[in-house]
Amino acid sequence: MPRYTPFLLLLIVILIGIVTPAMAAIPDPANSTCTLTFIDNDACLDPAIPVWCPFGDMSFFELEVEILDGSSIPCGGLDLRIVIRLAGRASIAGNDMFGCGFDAAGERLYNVTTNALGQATIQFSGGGCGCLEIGYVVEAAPVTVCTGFITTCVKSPDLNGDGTINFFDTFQFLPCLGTGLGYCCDFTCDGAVNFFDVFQYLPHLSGGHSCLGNMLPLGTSCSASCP
Ligand SMILES: [Ca+2]
Ligand SMILES: [Ca+2]
Repeated sequence: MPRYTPFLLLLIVILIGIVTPAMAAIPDPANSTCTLTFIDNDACLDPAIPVWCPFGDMSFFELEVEILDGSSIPCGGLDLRIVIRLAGRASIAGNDMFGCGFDAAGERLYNVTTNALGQATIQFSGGGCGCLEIGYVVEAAPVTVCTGFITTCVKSPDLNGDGTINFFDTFQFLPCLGTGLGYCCDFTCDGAVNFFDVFQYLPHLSGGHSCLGNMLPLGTSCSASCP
């Protein structure tokens, strides 16, 4: 056996160590969680109804994911592909629902990387008053980590759901204020439309709040559950 053989073997071991990529953690859907919720940042007394603004300064939706492998070890540094699909049905005929950053098909793609704890969070907002359908798919190719679908009611100072708060919305708000009634204009969700709702509406109007995005396709799963 030549003298240099041990050194040659050592060199081979080192080289294998260099050229072999670290084994990527494989996500285990059974151990991973995806939680769709909304961050409540509005004056609506009904905790189940988000009031959202295209500018994102009222309530907004959030999808939190935590990716673990089969041994419940966090999959950190994992590239995720998250697709959110929205559809809606406006409460008032002729109005729309709007998704900020969403395309005309109601889709928005997020490419994110998990942190050391295997966690990642994405957020979105929009406009319009009515029923909103939210579907999501979280993938760490080739694994589909989770999917989900909910429907919820939303309200917005963007009353007509075109992604901007301007006089078109004021034209819809003023009649509510005159009668003191109107589900969509009742931003405080106390059953009446009065100056408390004006206080909620005006900052978004004066700020000309808006976002880039698209009106959402008509939802097929939205029942008449939202007024
Ligand atoms: Ca509007
Ligand atoms: Ca009110």
